Amino acid sequence: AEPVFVPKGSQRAVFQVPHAEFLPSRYQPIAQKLEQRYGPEAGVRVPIQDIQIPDVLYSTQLSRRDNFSLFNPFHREMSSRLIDLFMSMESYDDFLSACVYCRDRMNPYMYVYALSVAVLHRQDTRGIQLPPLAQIFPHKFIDGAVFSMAREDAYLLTEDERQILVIPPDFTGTDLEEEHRVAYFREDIGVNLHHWHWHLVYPFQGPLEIVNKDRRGELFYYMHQQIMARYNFERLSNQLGRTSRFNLRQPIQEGYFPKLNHTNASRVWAGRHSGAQLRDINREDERLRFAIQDMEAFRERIMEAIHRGSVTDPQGQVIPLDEERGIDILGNIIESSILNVNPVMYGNLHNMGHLAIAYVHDPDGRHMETFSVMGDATTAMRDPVFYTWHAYIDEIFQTHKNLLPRYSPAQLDYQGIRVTNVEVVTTGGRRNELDTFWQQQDMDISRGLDFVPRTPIFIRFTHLQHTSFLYRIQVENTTKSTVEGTVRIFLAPKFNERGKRMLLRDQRHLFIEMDKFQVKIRSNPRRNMIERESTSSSVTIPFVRTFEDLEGNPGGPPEMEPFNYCGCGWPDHLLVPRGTPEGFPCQLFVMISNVVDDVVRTTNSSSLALHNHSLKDSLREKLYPYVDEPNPATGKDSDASSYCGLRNRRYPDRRSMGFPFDRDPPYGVNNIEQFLTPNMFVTDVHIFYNNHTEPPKNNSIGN
Ligand code: CUO
Repeated sequence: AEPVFVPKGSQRAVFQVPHAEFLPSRYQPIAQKLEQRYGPEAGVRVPIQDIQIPDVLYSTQLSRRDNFSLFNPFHREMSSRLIDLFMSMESYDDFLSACVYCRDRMNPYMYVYALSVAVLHRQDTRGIQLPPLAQIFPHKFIDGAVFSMAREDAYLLTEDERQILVIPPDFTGTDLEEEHRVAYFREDIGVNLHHWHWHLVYPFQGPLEIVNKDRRGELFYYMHQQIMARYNFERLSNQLGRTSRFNLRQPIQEGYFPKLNHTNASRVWAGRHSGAQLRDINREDERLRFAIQDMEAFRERIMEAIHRGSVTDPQGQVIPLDEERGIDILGNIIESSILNVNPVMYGNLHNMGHLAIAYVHDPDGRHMETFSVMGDATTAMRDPVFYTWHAYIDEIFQTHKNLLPRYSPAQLDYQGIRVTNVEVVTTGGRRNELDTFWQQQDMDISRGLDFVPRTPIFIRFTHLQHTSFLYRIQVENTTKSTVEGTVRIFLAPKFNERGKRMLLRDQRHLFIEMDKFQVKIRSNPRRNMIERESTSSSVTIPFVRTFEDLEGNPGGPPEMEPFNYCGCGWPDHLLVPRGTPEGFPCQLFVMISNVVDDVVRTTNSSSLALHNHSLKDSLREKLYPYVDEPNPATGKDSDASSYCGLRNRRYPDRRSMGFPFDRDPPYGVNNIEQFLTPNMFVTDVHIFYNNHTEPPKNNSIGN
C-alpha cells in the first residue's frame, strides 16, 4: 500500500476522530490534491505495510453515522470481530496498518472501542497510553451547546483571542427535579471515564484470553455495588433517600434529558420523560427482539438457582454457588459475559435491562431514534435510572450473599493485633473532619472536533473536590514477631434518612472502600503508628490520570508501562462524598486482617479454570499469564486495584471483594460497634461541604 499520511502524532493519529471522511474511497480520487493541501501540516508519515487481513465486511454493517452500543449483541459481535482482528496481527507494524485500514471504514465509536481494547491487551502495545475518551469524543461528556460555540471560535478567532468556554454546573436540569441534586456525581467526567475504562478492561465478549480475567464476574458485582454505595452516600448528603429498586412493570419515575449531541449523526441523545413505561423491544435494524417477560423469566431462574445454591450448565451438570466461586459465576451470568455457564437458561439480564431502558422512547424503531444514554457504558452513569437498574441487579447478588454463612469472630479477628486508635488529619491539622468544595478545571476539546483547525479550544467545567488528608492508625502487636497485615479502610453514613442510627445489615451496603494496603507491624516496640496519605488510595487514580494521555514506549519493557489499566480507577476528586454544610456524620472503619488469609495464591490455574472449558496446559498458560509476585498492593502506590484489578495479575486480595461487609453480620450483631473484633476500630468523622468554587489550577487537560 502507499504510505498513508496521517496528522501529527504518529501512532496517536489512529485515535483522531475518524468520522471526518478523509481517506475512504469517497475521497480517493482527490487524495493527491488533499495531500498537497494538507500534507505540509501532517508532520509525521507512517509507512503502512501491505498486509492481508480477513474480510472485515461483517464489522462494517454498523453505519459510520450510527451510534454504537456494547449492550447490543449485534454491535458487540461486530466489535468482537474487530478486536479479534486487531489482536491477531502478528507484529506491531501490521497492527498499525490494520488500524489505519479500519479507521476510515468502521463506525468510529466501535473502532475506538475495539482499538482501545486491543491496545490495552496486546503485549507490544504495553506502554501506549490511551488518549482520554473525553477528548476523543467530548460530545459524550459535555454540554452539546458548547460545540457550536467552539466551532465559531475556532474559525473566527485566533488562538490568542479565544476565551475559555465555561460549562455551567447545572446544564441538564434544575432542583425542581430532586434527582438533579446529585447530577454533579452522575455527570462527572471522571466517573463516566472510569466506568468506560472499567468495561474496556473487562469486556464481556471478545477473545477468551481477554475476557477471562481473574474474578471478573465478582469484580463486575463489586465495582457496581461500590458505585451504588457511593451514589447513595451522595444522596444522603443531599437529603435524598437511598435509590429505589427498578421495577420492570412500573412507570419509570426518573425523567432525564442529557443534552448531549451525537457526534456523527448530528442529533441529540434522546431524553426520557417521567412516567415512561418499558415495553417489549423489537428493533429490526439492530437485530434486537425480546420481551419484558423474558427478563422476568431470566431473573426468576437466577433467583431460583441462588436459593437452590447451584446453577446448571447446558449438559445438566450442577455447579455449586459456593463461598469462593459463587459470586464470580453469578457475575458472569447476570451481566452477562461469554463466561456465562448457561446463557440459554439464564440469559443476559443486566445488558437487556440497559437496552430495554435505552429504547423506552422508541421500542420498535418507528421513529428511527437510537438508544439513549443508558445504552452506552460511556454515558449510562449520567442517568438516574442507571442506579435504580443497578439496585435491581445488586439485589440479586445480595440475595446470594445473604445466604452465605456469616463471618465468625475467628474469621474476622487477627490474634495478637489490636487497633487502639484511628483518626484522620486534614491538611491544616483538623482532626476527624473532612472538607469538600467545588473545583474548576480546563480541558482542550479540539481533538474531538471535526473540520475545524486543530488548535486548542478550552472548556471549563466544575467538579467536586476535597482537601487531602492523612489516616493515622495506632496498632499494638502482642505477638513475639513482626507480622504483616492488610489495612482495610471503609467509610459509611452513621444515620439513615430518618436520622436514626443505622443497623449494620443496612449500613454494610453503604460502606465505601477508601483504601486497602499491606503493612508490616513490629512487635518491638509493641506500639506502631501507621500513616497513610489519602492520595495513595488503592481505589482512586489521581486527577491528571483521569484525563491526561501520557505517551509511553511502544513495545518497550513492562516497567515502562506508565500506569495500571490506563485510566481505570475511581477519580480521586470523588474519593470523599459531598457531605453537608453542618458536617455530615460518618463512621470510618479500619480493620487489619491477617495477611495469611489475604495473599493471593501462587499459580494454581485449576482454581481459575472455567467450569465449562477444559483447558490444555498451553492454553492455560496463555490465559493466565499471571506473575507470581508478592502482593503488589504493598507499598505506596498500588494503582486503582480495588475496583480495577491489576494488569496480568490476579486480583490482589484473596478475600471476598468487599470483605468484611460483603455478608450480613453475625446473628445478634445490630450495629458496627458490636461487630468489632480487637483488630478493628471505628471513628466518627464529619464531612463539611463548603459551597465555594476554586478556580482552575495550572494543569489544564490537553494543554
Ligand atoms: Cu457498568 Cu450496567 O454495567 O453498566
